[in-house]
Amino acid sequence: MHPLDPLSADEITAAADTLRREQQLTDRWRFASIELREPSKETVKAFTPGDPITREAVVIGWDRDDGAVYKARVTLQPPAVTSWERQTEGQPNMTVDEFNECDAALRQDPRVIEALAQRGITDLDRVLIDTWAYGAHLVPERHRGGRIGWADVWYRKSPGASPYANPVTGLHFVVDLNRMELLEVEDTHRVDEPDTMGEYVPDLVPDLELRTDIKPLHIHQPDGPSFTLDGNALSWQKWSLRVGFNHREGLVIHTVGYDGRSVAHRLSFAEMVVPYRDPTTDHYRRTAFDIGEWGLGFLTTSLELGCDCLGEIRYLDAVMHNTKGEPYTIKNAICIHEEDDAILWKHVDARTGAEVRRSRRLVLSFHVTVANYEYLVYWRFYQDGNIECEVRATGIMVTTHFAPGQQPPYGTLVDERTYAPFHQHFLVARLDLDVDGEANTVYATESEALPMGPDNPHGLALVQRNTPLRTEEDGKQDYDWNTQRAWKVVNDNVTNGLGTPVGYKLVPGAAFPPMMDPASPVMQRAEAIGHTLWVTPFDAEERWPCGEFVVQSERDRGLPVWTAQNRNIEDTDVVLWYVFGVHHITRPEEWPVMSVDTVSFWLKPVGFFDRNPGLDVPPS
Ligand SMILES: [Cu+2]
Repeated sequence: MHPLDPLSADEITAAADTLRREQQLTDRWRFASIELREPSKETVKAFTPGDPITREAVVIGWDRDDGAVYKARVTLQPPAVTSWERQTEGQPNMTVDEFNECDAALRQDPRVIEALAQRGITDLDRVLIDTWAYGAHLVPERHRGGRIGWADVWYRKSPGASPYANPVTGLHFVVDLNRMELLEVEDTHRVDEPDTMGEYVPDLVPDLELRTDIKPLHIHQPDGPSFTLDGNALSWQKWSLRVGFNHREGLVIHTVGYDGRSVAHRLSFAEMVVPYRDPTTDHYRRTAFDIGEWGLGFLTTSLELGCDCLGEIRYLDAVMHNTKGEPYTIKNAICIHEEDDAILWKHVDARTGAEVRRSRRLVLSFHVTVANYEYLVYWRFYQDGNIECEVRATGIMVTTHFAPGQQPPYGTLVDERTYAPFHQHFLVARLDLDVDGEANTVYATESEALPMGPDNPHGLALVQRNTPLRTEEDGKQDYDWNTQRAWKVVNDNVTNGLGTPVGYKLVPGAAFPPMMDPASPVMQRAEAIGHTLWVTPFDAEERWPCGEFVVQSERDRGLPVWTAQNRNIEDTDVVLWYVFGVHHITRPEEWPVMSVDTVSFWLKPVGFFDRNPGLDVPPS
C-alpha cells in the first residue's frame, strides 16, 4: 500500500464505525463524505515501499435532527477520532441517497399527486423528480437555515422512455431534505404539451434507420499495452504517475514525473459551476456546482469495453460510500489505455526521403453522469512531454416548453415549442505543478509587436515578454487574445543545457469570461470563475475554489478569501487554478441527445528539455 492510495472499503467502514462509536452518532446521522487525508509532500517523497504508513480519513457529515454539521479527522491505526469540529457555514454536499429518497418521497405525497393529476399525469411510475441544490439567497426566507432542495419534474412518455425528453413545465417543489418533507408546491404556469420527439434509444425513435455501412474497426496490441500498472502506480515510456480518486474531484493524478524529473505533484478538477442564463421561473435557480454540490466521484459511472474505451484497457475500480458510511464499488471507474495519435513528427527530405514517427499517447479517463448531463474527462500524456486535459460534455440538455408564439430569448428552439436555455459550464482545474522541484515562479508570457522604426523598418519585429507574477494579486490573470497570453511555470533555480531556466507552459484553451454582473448571486458564490487563472502558494487545506461548503453558500469562501492575503507566489511551491469550459449556446443538433462538445487545455514543456524529447521515438 502507498500513502496516496484512495481509502479502501475496509478503511471507509472503519472510519465510519470509529466516528459512530466515539461520537455516539444516531441513525439520524448522514455521512456526506469519507476520504483519505492525503499525506504531506514530505511524507510522499520520503516513502519507500514497505515503510509503515499512517492512514487518516477526513469525514464530513450531519445530524438530520438538529442539522448540525461536523468535520472530523479519524486515524485508522489504531482507530481514533482526532478532531471533531462543528461547521457553521453552508451545508455538506448533496448525496445520491437524498436524491433517490426525495424522488421516492415526493411521488407519494398527495399534493404532488394532485398537482400532476391536474396536468393529466396519473402514472407516477413514469415521473422523475430531480432535486437540485440551492444558493442561500434563493431559499425562501421562511425556510432559511434548513437543508432545503428544490425539484424539477420530468415525465417518461412510456415506461422505458427518457424522462428528460419531457419537462413538466412550471411545476417545482421545495423540500426539507432532513425531514424529507414537501414544504411547497410551486405551480406557476402550464403549457399545452407540444408534440416533441426527445427519445434517443433507437427503438423509441420513430422512423430511425440505423446506418449499415460501418465495418468493424479493431485495435490489437498482441503483446499487451506498453504501460505497467502496479497497484495505483502507472508508468509508460518515460512518464510515471500515481492514480488517485475521491468523492469530490473524481480522478486525481499524483506525482507526475518524466524521466525521473518532477513535473506535477497533483492534477485534478476542483470545481465546476454551471449557471443557466435564463431568468424565467423554470430556470432561475439552476446554478449547479457539480463538484462542490454533488461530487464527481459519487457521480462516476462504470465504463464498458468496446463502447467507452477501445483497445487494450486496464481499469481501476473506485470505492465510494452511501450516507450510512457503507462502502460500495464502482467497477471500471477509471480507464487507462494507449492510443495511436497519428503523427508525432515528420519531414520529407528531397534526397533521403521521409522520416516520420507515429504519436502514441497514454490516456487516463473517467465518466460522470450528473442527472441529465455527462462529463467525460481525459488526461493524456504524450511522448514529447506534453500533457493534454480534455473534457467532453454530452448527455441531454435541459429543455422547457413555451406557449404558442412566446419563445423566451434565453435559449434556442430545438423542438416544437421547446427551447434549450443557454448556460455555461465553468471548470476549475487545480494544477499543483512542481517543475523540477517545488520552487517555481509563474510568468505571464505575451507577444508584443514592436512599432515600426529604424530598427523595425518592415514592422515585423515581435518580442516575447515574460512577466513574473510575484503576489496573489498579480496571479489573478485573464486570457488576452491580443497578446496570446499564456503562463509559464518556471524553476529559476534549474537550467537546461542551453542555460535557460526549465519550465512548463499552461497553454489556455476554452477560456471565456463569466459575462455576469459581479453583484449577481452566482458570481458572489463563484468569484473563482471571474478570472482565467489564479495562482496561490501551496496550502494543503486550500482545495475548493468556491469554498468547502458550497450547498446553500452565500459567498465564495475559496479563492477570493485565500488570495485576499496577497501572499508571495514567487520562487515557491505554487498551485495554478485554471478556469475553462463550455460556453454553451445550444443548437438544434444537440437535441434529443447532445454529441460531445470538446474543450481542452495543454501543459507543454518550455525549455524543460534541451531539444525535442521525442527524437528517440523509434520508427514504426
Ligand atoms: Cu451544456
